[in-house]
Amino acid sequence: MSYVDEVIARVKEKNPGQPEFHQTIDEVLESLRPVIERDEEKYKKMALLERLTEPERQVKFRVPWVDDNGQVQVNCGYRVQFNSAIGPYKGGLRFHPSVNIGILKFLGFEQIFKNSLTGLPIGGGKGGSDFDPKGKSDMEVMRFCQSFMTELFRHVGADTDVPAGDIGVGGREIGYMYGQYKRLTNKYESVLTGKGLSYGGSLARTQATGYGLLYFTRALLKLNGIDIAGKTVIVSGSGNVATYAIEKAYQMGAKPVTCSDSNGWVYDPEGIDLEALKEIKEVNRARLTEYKKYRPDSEYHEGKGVWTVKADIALPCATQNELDLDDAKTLVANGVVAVCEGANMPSTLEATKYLQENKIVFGPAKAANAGGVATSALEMSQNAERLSWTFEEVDEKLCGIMENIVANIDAAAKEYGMDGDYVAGANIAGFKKVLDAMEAQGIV
Ligand code: NDP
Ligand code: 2IT
Repeated sequence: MSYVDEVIARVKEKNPGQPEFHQTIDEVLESLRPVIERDEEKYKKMALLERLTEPERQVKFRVPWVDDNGQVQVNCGYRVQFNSAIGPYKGGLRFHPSVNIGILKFLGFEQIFKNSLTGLPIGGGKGGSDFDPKGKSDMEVMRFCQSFMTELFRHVGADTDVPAGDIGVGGREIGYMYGQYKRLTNKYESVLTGKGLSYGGSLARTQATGYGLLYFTRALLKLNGIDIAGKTVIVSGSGNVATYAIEKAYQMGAKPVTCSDSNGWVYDPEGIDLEALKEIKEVNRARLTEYKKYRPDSEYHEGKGVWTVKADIALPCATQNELDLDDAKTLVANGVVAVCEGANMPSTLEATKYLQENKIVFGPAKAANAGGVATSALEMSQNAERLSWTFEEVDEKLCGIMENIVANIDAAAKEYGMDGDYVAGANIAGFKKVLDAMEAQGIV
């Protein structure tokens, strides 16, 4: 058995009941095979892959809080500090009832390579809670966030671990957590990113993941001789990533016609009404059933279905494994030319394989959605120099970073004889810097 196969088998055996973590291990380690096989004996002796797949530290804690009826509620909080070879741990916090250690390990593992691809000095981490912010009052969310940070503050810090947002964690939650961190530590430091503009946040961080996804998609399409202008785009999700992907798609002359939430999806043949979407989701925190009130000619459907709409480009921006093999077959049958992942691991392994076999231009999450964390790192830089850059300055840097990622993953795929396989390209290009840093720092 090869070293890579041995480690894949061992990780699955050691981490039972964590299917999402197994999925990323399968994808990433398979891609790294050609790199590892160039010097297999050395890496095996160093237990390089065993160290890479074992988080440096995992913290799990109780989060008690009091709801508006005076009832005490208890949730679980987590932080997975996966790899700090190239910088302090960096990665989002997810608040969603589905959160468990396996999902956070998948997200943390992906984050190692994503953060490396940005070219900035940030290691990989992820955290969150099974708390569901949906339907909670602002004061309930605040009490939860304060209790969450009352434990988390011991484990994070501007030079140690810098969390940010993810599903269920946006500006409101970051604000409440920042306030509590400051109160507990008496330090005004860059311990979280995605902060509000009045207290150290970066311009363009809100837009960064969605905008970055489109900068990436445009560059990847260009590399393949395709112009994004005039293309029809299907988007899933209606949160932070989806909203600003839709905004930037319009700015590039493309037409986004769908969005979704966990209850249903919208098809608006005239193009999604961005202002309506923002009002429904960002202001009213409501459901997409409201969309028809703004656009009577649009369609609302219960359940899942965005991928059945005929279009040129598909951008999954909701959650993991939302695009399966059947969806991939529908996309190919409908003539889609590209799929670029705004969410983390939204395509199943089978779907990814099918899309690649059918010559769809496929931009994997850890490259395509790296604009969010890249801009978080730019927020850290601004905080460190106690200055704020203009929107244009940050946006220009973001665009440059995404174009650079496209060039690097393309070059890595070519170097290993896998031209056009951007999954392999992203995993290899992300891994190399981490490998170099881990080797240099000895057995830690
Ligand atoms: P938000 O919480 O802002 O939005 C999430 C969206 O996805 C909502 O529309 C939500 O619907 C939908 N969704 C969430 N879970 C499910 C589910 N199980 N089934 C169907 N729909 C679901 O999160 P973000 O936009 O920030 O995150 C979206 C994705 O992008 C995630 O995979 C995240 O990890 C990834 N990402 C986020 C970055 C960021 O900077 N925010 C950076 C890089 C990646 P509903 O409201 O009904 O739950
Ligand atoms: O998945 C991700 O890259 C994020 N949720 C953003 C992380 C960050 O630190 O900005």
